[in-house]
Amino acid sequence: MPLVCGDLTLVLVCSMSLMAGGTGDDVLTGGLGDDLFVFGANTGNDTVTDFDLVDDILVLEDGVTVSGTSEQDANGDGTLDTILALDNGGSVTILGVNGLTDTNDLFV
Ligand SMILES: [Ca+2]
Ligand SMILES: [Ca+2]
Repeated sequence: MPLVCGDLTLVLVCSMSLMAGGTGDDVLTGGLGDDLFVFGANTGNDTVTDFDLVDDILVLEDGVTVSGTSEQDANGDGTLDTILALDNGGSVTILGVNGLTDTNDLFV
């Protein structure tokens, strides 16, 4: 079943659920199952609490690209987190994910 979100049309696979980071700073939790986390032009500084490298996918829309990556413990729980800086001035902090050798792994 195609899902239309703004000018983005997505065909969700099986039980994937869609988590969209809207305007402002959002905290997104996908929960169990396969999740699609979508960030657009005015996404702000968003946080994903439970990204799973195997099951979950990040999607950047509106031509947004990653301008840099860093690792720091953003939430102070003792585990490094991956922070994607976006070229629109926003960011996506992915809690509990670190040691990425290729950030493209987040998008496939
Ligand atoms: Ca947001
Ligand atoms: Ca952390």
